[in-house]
Amino acid sequence: KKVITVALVGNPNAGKTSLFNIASGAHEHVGNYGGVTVDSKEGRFKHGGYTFKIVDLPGTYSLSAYTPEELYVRRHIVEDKPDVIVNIVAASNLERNLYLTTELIDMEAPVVVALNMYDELKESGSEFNYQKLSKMIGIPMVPTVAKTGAGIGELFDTVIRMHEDKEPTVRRVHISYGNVIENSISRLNIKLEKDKSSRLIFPRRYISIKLLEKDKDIESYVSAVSDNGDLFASRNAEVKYIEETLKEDAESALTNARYGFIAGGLKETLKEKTNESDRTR
Ligand code: GDP
Ligand code: MG
Ligand code: K
Repeated sequence: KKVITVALVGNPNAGKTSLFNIASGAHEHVGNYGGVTVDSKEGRFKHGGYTFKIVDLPGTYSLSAYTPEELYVRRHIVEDKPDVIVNIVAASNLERNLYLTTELIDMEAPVVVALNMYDELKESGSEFNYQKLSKMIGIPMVPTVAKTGAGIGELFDTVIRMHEDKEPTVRRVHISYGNVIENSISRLNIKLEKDKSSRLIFPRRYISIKLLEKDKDIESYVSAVSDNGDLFASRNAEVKYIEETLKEDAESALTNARYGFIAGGLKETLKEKTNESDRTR
């Protein structure tokens, strides 16, 4: 039996539940509601000769360890290991939504981006060469309108190609954090390599990045699996080195580099129509 497990990951209100409902025929509540529960809904449907098992995860802006939702989504990705992650991005708010995508890139997760609310992007008059951005970041992107179902077939066709290793866009790209931080990452990677890497459920590079951000969840994860006693002393020295060299808080430096990566990609691919040129009189 051919099964593909898919996790829906994205910012709140990007359209995850709408996409979940239209793909699986479910009738989960759509729209804004306060009091988020850390919960996921599972649905099933058939498409292109496969049975899809699809999970609607809580909405998150990031995948750091600051909220239970973020931790839940991160743990789902590394522990349940969905075959493909569909990252639902609100095309009407690319800069903010793609931040989460950079974190999925750091996690080296198999991602297809659904450029949802593509109707709103079109209505705004903006021009977006998503094919080019897709090639630049090595992640397939498919325009969708979850409200009507437009693009959903193509989205899951792409998921199938990804699963079958036949999707030509897929390429391993790293976010470049600049020389100073990259050197620190490399030195921490070497420390981590001394550990039994088979025991690590997160990629080494990801652990190094998160250690530099002083991510509490990754710290306790590494403490539990690592027998490398001076790892945290090394991390502290690297953070000190970064902050003295860049004159900036290390965590902010990493965050800014992610936004820089997105801004660089969008600069070459998105032409936003300004309100100014919209005005007719
Ligand atoms: P979630 O928080 O990611 O689960 O997002 P929801 O599925 O609850 O959707 C948030 C809102 O966006 C709802 O009002 C949806 O009807 C609306 N919505 C979802 N997809 C689209 C779309 O492609 N285009 C437009 N215009 N609205 C959408
Ligand atoms: Mg939802
Ligand atoms: K919502």
